[in-house]
Amino acid sequence: MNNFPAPVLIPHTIPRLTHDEQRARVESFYDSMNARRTVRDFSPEDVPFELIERAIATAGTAPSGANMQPWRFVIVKDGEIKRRIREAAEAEERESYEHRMPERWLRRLAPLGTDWRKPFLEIAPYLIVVFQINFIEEEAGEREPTYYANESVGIAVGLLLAALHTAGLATLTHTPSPMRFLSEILERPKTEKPFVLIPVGFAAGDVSVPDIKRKPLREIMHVV
Ligand code: IYR
Repeated sequence: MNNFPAPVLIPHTIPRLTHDEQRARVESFYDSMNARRTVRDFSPEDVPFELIERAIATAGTAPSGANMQPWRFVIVKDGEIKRRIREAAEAEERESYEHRMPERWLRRLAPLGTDWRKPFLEIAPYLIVVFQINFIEEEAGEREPTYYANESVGIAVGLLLAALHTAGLATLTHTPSPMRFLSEILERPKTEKPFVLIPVGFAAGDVSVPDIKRKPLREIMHVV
């Protein structure tokens, strides 16, 4: 036998909906999520901080391996820090686009119209930099790993994007590569690894997005 703590169980209720209510809700959630698009042109207009905060609280409701909640969301508002992030991201991205990415990758990105220039990193009023906590430090300098951190943080980011979209905000799921510069600029500990960088704001007034399609259900779903 071990002396681990026993689970503490509490009642949990999920309100029972009628079938019609279920259908209506799931359809309206689909319509809302299906209207989300990655946006690359932001308005410099400010966004109420409270919206960002509530969206991060929502992300923090994600399930996680062993409930370790291995995420940290760093909100960047300061113009000078945004400038440094842009400078470092563009230096890496320029190297990637011009030397590191194979042609087949560049061909895949061509319809999206991306390149190494990242003005949105300064224009968007907020950058949310998501870090994945891979280890926690114990007293004696020992490290304990978190579990399924990739999956956990991925789910949290999904909820974050959904919450920001629900609040009427535009987002860009940006993965500058490599991302080490984010740990340095934001002075994060070694236990945290940059996961994704999300500029958030209102879309620019004249924003357009690439004419790309989502896979139909029959291609993404398989019933056995
Ligand atoms: N990180 C680069 C390249 C890039 C890669 C993928 I995969 C994209 O879907 C989009 C861009 C950039 O941010 O431009």
